Amino acid sequence: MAAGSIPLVSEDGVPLQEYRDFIASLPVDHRVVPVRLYQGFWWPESTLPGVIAVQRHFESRPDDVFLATYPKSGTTWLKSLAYAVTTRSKYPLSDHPLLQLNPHQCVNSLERTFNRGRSSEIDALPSPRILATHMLHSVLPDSIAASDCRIVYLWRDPKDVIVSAWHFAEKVLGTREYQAEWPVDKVGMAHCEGISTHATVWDHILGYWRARVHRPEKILFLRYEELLAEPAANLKRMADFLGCPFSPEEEKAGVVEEIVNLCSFKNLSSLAINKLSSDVTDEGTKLQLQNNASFFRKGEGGDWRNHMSPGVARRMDEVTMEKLQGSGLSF
Ligand code: PAP
Repeated sequence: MAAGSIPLVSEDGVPLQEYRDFIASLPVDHRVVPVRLYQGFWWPESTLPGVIAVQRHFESRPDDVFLATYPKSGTTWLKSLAYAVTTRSKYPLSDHPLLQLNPHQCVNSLERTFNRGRSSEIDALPSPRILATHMLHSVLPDSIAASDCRIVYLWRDPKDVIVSAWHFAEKVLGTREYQAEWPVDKVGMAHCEGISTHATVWDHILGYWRARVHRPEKILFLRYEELLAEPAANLKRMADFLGCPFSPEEEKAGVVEEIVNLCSFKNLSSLAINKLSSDVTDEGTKLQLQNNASFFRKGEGGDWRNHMSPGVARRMDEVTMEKLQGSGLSF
């Protein structure tokens, strides 16, 4: 199988200008990047056109699958697992597209694709489509939220989310100044006070969790730390949920473990395609364009211990407990 024979998610495209005046009229704040208040939450200004375009124009199909995450919760991993599991009859695992393409090239990010004026790429995908989103559940268009579509939601210890985002921000900003101005403890405390660039991780998790209570058969909750601890069992849960369970023959032949290994941090981060990095900056945002290598750092649970002071970690845990209390979701 040649990489050229499968649909490639494009990286380029012209940023949408359509909502520029509307976005410029929204309340603004400057937090590492400019953010705008829209429908009750703060969003990076540069991503808002895509969010609005999805709300106004995206048409879901009943068999669409959405991979929903707060940024830095394991999106890249989830994309690779969902893609590998749903295409396993199409591509041999020994010669799989994931060996030649970055997971973000295999699964479109919904609002990002709209943001680059490339929604036709999503229209052209064959069903069933797998699409990823960082959008909060409350801002999803009805065409997703009130539909029969399945959603896989992956969440992660908020402390590790902050640490991962902190490293990523330093990389995409391409400057050490960020880390000096915004040490990780300051970012963590600000997040506890509701100050962030993407709503808060708790708002995000709880939005999907509350939606799941109403339709548990359509929203699967997975946790990054549980995926790390028991990848095979969680992959099987996901395959059952997506309607492509592993057969006894596949299990016997070790297909589950093969997919786990294919998508492991160790394997993916060692591939040439995922080592690519660039210094090119985006014209509009002046940020370094995301590069493949920036999606692979440590791939572990608990790295917050190496970056966050015990006091800030305790405060983040307290907020997590306060927010989740009574929700039925436990950490
Ligand atoms: P995104 O939201 O911008 O797409 P996302 O993939 O959610 O990013 O987050 C990147 C994190 O997932 C990184 O975590 P770290 O900074 O704590 O290391 C990255 O290392 C981790 N990651 C990427 N791929 C894998 C994988 N295959 N297995 C486990 N973790 C992974």
